[in-house]
Amino acid sequence: MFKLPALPYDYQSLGQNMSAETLIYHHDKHHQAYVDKLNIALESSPELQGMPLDYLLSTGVVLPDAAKKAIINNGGGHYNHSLFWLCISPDGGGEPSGSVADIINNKYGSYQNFIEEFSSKALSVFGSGWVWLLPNGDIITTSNQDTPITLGLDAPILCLDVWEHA
Ligand code: MN3
Repeated sequence: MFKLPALPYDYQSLGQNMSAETLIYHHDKHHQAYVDKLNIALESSPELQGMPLDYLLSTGVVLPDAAKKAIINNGGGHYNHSLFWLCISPDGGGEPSGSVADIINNKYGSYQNFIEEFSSKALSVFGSGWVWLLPNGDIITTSNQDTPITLGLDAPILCLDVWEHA
């Protein structure tokens, strides 16, 4: 059974950037629903239940036709949100260092250029989806809960959950 990961910070700790109400809704309700629906989708496939999530969603696993869409959509929702909670933090902000800084500077020349490119790609998402930074420096977007690893790409290192305001 897949489980909702605990948030690595308090619901109140993001202050003005994200309210406790939004975090509770997004984590406890929205992300939990993906986990619950993923577990339901795997009920008739015991051989898939113990797989690591990133392997389950990779191109290396043949999923049963009847449950494939539900596994990819809800497994993607679980994978994407699990990474997203790690991409925001009360102690975050500022420029990255180490290997992430190298990836960004090699590809975009500066952190500022990267931010502009990442923001512009995020704004290009129609409806809801995600924007990703991949280990090769590419910035890509996906729709709904599609995830880079299901497309055969390497595991992303940064993501942003994008949705349209009504
Ligand atoms: Mn979301």
